Amino acid sequence: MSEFFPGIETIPFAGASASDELVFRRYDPEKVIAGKTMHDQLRFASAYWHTMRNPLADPFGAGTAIAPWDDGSDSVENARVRVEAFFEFLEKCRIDWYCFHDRDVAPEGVGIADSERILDSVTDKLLEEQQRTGKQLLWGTACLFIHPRYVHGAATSCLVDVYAHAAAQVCKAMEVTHTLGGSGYVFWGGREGYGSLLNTDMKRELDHLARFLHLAVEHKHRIGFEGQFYIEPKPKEPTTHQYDSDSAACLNFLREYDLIDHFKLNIETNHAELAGHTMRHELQVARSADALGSIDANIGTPNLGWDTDCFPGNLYLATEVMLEVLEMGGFTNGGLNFDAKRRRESFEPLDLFHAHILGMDTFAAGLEAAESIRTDGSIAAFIEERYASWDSELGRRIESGDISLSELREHAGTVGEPAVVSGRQERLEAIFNRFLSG
Ligand code: XLS
Ligand code: NI
Ligand code: NI
Repeated sequence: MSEFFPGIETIPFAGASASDELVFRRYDPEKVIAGKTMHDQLRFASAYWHTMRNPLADPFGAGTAIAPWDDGSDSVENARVRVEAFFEFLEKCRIDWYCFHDRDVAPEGVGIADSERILDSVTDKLLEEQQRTGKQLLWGTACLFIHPRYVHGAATSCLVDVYAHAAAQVCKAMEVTHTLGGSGYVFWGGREGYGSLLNTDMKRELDHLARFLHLAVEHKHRIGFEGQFYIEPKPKEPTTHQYDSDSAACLNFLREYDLIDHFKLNIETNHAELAGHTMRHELQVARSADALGSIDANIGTPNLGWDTDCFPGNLYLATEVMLEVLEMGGFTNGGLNFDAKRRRESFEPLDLFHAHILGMDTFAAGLEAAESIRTDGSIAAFIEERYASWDSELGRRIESGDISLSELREHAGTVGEPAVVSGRQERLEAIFNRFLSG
């Protein structure tokens, strides 16, 4: 087999003081943090669509990415060669999981049967490479947004035959994910939203989307796929308003349509930012509902307001993310998928390594910082103390539903004006900062 990344060796862990560039300074896969190895806590995945298929174009300029293994054609042979290049990358970068859309790995054919045949041929190659290397599929998904037929959406299209096409694609993508032993399957509502309410029946579209997801759950049971289903919230881009706008909206939708037992959320940092929330907020909303499943680990460009999918190099943010992950007891089926692309200026194959190393070292450092914050315990102790009045008899009665509004009025009449205390936010920020290190 040919070598696709010549001159690049498997990235070693070399420690913080290393002078080499292509090394991990913080990610030591075997190091045990909070009862598990870093490898198992972080469960890093690479996104096929970015690593292998993103040409690094922007609205004003052509793609710049150099990919010597890719002949630029839509041939099945080229698609299979890309798989080999991808697995060599995973091996050298020591990433053990990956994620893909059906159309990233295999080109669409002429009609459903032809497309499925092509996908099968690439799936064989993926399976072969998984078996050769031991790499695993974190999640699969169907691309229901690039083809022009999805211009009005897929499961929310105004056209019933488009809905059927989307169903065909999800059916097959789910089966392929199952064949590859995937741990999960993601539904990101690519164009499930609207551009204008002047031409949209919102209620009808949402009903159709819910029915679509119920059909997917039925199909999952039919084929015996036991992976986790995820919804990935995003508020806008490409549509003006995406229905799955944030964690709270997704949870509400899942509850309203009786889907809550079948889905968790796959939360992406850049999407949280677009929704006007912090990532930690989105994670905590999901975790509180026992629905935090997986993470698309990227980051936006500050002040830009687009889904720029940068590699995550923000240590503060990574620490916040890992605090939430540790708080839920770690990942089960999920992981940290780098749904991230290099900047257009970072177009060499070597930059794929630099980009992933950045993300992996950042999250390794975030994991260590989060664990230190938890071990130190002073922030958690502060929060507990802040709510201590709720541990009283009165608090217990309210929390257990054992008191009426008028009884509370009576109580208020006897205690006088309550003394309030400081929230100490700045002190807590300073404590948090003590645990950060480059
Ligand atoms: C796009 C989404 C997409 C999903 C997978 O913004 O992040 O990449 O993760 O369909
Ligand atoms: Ni994503
Ligand atoms: Ni995204």
